[in-house]
Amino acid sequence: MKNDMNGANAPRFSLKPADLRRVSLTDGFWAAWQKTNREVTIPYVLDQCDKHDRTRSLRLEWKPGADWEPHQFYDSDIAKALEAVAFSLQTHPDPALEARLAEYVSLFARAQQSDGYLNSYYTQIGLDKRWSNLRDMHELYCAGHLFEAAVAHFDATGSRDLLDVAVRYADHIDARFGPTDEPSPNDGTKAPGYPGHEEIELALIKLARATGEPRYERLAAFFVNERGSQPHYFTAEAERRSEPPKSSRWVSDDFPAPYAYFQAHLPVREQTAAEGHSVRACYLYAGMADVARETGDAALLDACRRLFENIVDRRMYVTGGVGSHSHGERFTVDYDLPNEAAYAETCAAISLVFFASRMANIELDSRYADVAERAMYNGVLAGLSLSGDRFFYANPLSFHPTSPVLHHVRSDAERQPWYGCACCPPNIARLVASLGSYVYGVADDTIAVHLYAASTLEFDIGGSTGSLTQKTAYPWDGEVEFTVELSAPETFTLALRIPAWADGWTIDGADVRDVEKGYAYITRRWQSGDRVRLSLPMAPRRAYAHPSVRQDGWKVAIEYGPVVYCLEGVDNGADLAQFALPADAELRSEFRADLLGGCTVITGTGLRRAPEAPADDSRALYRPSSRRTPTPFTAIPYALWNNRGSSEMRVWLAEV
Ligand code: FUB
Ligand code: ZN
Repeated sequence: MKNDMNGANAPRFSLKPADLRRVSLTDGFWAAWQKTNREVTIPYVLDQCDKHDRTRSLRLEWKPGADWEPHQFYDSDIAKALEAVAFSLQTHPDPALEARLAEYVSLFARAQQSDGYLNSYYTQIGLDKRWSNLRDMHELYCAGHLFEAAVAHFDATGSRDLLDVAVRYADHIDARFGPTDEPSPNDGTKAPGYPGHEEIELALIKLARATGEPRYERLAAFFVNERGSQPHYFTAEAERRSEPPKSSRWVSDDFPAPYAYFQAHLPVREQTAAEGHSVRACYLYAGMADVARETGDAALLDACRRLFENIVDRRMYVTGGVGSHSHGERFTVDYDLPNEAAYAETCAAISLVFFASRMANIELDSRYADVAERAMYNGVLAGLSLSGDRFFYANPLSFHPTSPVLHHVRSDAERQPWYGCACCPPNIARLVASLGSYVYGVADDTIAVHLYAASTLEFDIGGSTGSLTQKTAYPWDGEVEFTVELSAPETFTLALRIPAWADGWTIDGADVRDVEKGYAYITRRWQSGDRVRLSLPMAPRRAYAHPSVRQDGWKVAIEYGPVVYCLEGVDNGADLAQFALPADAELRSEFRADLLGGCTVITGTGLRRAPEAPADDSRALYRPSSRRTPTPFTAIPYALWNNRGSSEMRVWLAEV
């Protein structure tokens, strides 16, 4: 039954993300990343899946005693990579990639059991153990990634080959899990289980939309709503395994409450803070937003708003990274954002993009797209090398090659070719390949532009077809020119996001009817050739953390448009801890075509504490005075650090 969405909690809008097939990123910043993604990252990730046992696991080649072992979420790495391929094919046909995709699709089809079950780990180590540990074993998570890949594959090719596999598996899951008063063909009634690693919720919503099957939406809502209820499913299933009901296999404590690691410490509507494993958390919140939107569940949407605010106001790095602690890859407490020991997993920033973008389309409030954009340009992109084949898992905001922190957290001195736990590489590949769908939100009479990127959107509105083209060099330049082409004049609204940092923005070429919640609304009868020009003043800015963030006390970060900057040793020498930025130092921006693929750098003059000690004792660890000397500096976009070898790096700089 649909809930009542009227009243204070109701969303003001509900747009859909643009159909990826109808958005082309034409040139500029994201088009360049997409090109590298298609040509390097995606084939590379597939090769790595082949090389590192994912593919042979999916081929069900493992035998007891073999010198390799299947892993519980190997299938998800391939599924995410396939989704990336399918997204890429939606905008850039490529027969070689298409052939490769077809091969993996047939592997999934062949690995599927006659009852629809599909998980190469359990199929090889023993089907009798399947579904016995939803808390730890990722079966529903892998299923979710498969469903997402299947929908993207269907959209890319029109073939139902993978979609039918997904449907059979979803039916298998739907027959097994759900309200206990519903009959199950398996063993009487359904089990009230839900995943330890969320992801399937948002995937089921995609599957429901692609197939028109309402059971999948109901199952997604069930997984969301059952989470954290008593008696606790994870405790009950641990008892069935004759194991003590410890709250997690992954973390050694129960912080801040049993099952918080899995966001299952409370029913989701009662949760007020983002807790536990950050990727799981934001995938869950994205799924909650989807369910709220599809079912009109106002209380659920309200929980999404609360959790979003908790993250963004208290638990998010300036880079859009989340999950500050390596132990449990998780959120800790409000305002705890260590820089050198930051975890900020690439997948976590990606999951925040998923959550924030869904909220942006539901509410059309720039707060959401501002966060999605912050995460994309900084916390996500830092995970990928310019070359497209090296990856960061953790994304610290301060790095020193000799720091022992490196050994305690999953930080690396350089981006790595692959990881044993390789969730991030295929995740970033699928996000970059699908960026077009995040740029625009569409409704019957409205086109919202959430992100600025040189691109063209094709759309149908009223009885007309049309296109909206953005010409821009964003994020290095804030001028964006929109051109509308239409088969016949039509009245509709163009809603342009005004980022919170864009003081002094202007729009020329059209009357702005209204500016509400950070979107400028232009409603008029449009006709071919209409042009609108948006100017977002771009200048280097200083950013300061909330005074409760003790790690950033008396520190300043530099931003330019949506881009967060850092100082890197390669430009600024060693001992960046001795560098300070005077509060009144002029910050200059300069586009450098020759640097890091072309980017804007910020330059100026700071102060450096000279390392010399008083002449009488140069070895003194502590000394009565220090010397400060003016020193020029160059700051580069944080996401581009570590592309010229490994050297020190800092986002937050001392301010004097
Ligand atoms: O557990 C699956 C994935 O591996 C998670 O999303 C990542 O945080 C990593 O732990
Ligand atoms: Zn990851």
